Amino acid sequence: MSATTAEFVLSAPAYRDCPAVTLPEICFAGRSNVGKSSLINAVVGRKKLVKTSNVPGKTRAMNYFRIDERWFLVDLPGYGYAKVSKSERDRWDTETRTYFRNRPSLRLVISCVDARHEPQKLDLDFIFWLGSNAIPFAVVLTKADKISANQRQKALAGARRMLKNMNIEVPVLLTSSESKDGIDDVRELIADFVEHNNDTE
Ligand SMILES: Nc1nc2c(ncn2[C@@H]2O[C@H](COP(=O)(O)OP(=O)(O)OP(=O)(O)O)[C@@H](O)[C@H]2O)c(=O)[nH]1
Ligand SMILES: [Mg+2]
Repeated sequence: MSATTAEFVLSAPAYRDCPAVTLPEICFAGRSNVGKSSLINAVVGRKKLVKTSNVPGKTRAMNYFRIDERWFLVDLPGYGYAKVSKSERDRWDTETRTYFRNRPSLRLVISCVDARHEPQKLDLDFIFWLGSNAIPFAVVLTKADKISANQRQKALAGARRMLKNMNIEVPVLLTSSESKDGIDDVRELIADFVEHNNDTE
């Protein structure tokens, strides 16, 4: 089911600007241009809730949306965008890590990885960091419509192998915001995490 209501709440340039902790939240993270914003629009069932673009680095703050009056969806800026200055990237690293470690209502990080490529060093570092810090997350492979069925199986197997090598057990899903494959699975995963760990309620 797509969302019934989805409203923009605020754009937080830093961790201290996040809204008061009231609802469970699910955050989307991944390399710049991996398809986070497109995935969010597909999951929520809105064509333009979140801006998408061919120009990487479009999302520069933590963007909060309230979904069905029930949970917060957070669109994070992509990591690894070369044209953002090193100092700006470092600041973001600090802000987002502070957020991941300290936000009490954070239920799940959706870690997006492009299904067409082996996870890159930045993806591996990020996923390993999430695992080491015991932050609940899932790996969601994006842009599956761009590869063959055979390559999709390879991408899934590769992601599972990577996690096994890191000794991390988390769900892995394959999606396309274009064909909508796997989008219902992401919705179900989110519903599970929103409904079942009720520490903020
Ligand atoms: N074919 C195809 N293209 C996609 C898919 N998802 C995203 N794209 C395209 O990939 C580009 C980047 O998508 P965005 O959703 O803006 O990516 P993002 O991760 O939010 O990027 P930043 O906000 O810059 O970090 C856009 O041109 C999208 O149309 C998909 O599932 N299939
Ligand atoms: Mg984006």
